[in-house]
Amino acid sequence: MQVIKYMFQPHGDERGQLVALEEFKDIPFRIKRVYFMYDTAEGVVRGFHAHKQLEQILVCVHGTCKVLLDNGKEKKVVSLEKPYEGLYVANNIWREMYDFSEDSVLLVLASELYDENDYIRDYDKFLEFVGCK
Ligand code: T46
Repeated sequence: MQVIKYMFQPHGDERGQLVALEEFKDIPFRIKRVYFMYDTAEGVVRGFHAHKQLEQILVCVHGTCKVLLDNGKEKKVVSLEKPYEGLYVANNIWREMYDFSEDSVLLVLASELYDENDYIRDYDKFLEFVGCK
């Protein structure tokens, strides 16, 4: 499984850093939704699902976290530690987010509006969906 981690270009000067993200330029899809998670309690693991259509970019804009990606055949763990790193998560990938630092803010840029019907929340159904069972 290929892991795609974007390194965004910070516009830095003596005032600090600024990262700008534009659809189809820095992000490979139209951004229809943005959400973020913060105040994540210690030891929490989030996710445990895949999406049928949705593509996303995950950016830990503050603090750190880890993301497990699973395509049904192979699993990879990616650490997000810098606010200029963006992890691309394609459709049909099971994801789990964990090891959130206390100060973490995980920002997500999504290609689709929220739709519960796009979620596969059962791991066995996910394996069937991707033809691994
Ligand atoms: C994903 C990972 C990375 C909404 O009402 N609108 C939204 O856009 C989202 C994302 C969530 N919600 C509601 C649905 C639940 O009642 O917020 C609650 C928490 O969502 P969920 O349990 O799905 O959160 P995570 O962290 O398990 O997963 C989220 C995204 O849902 C998912 O698409 O890929 O982050």
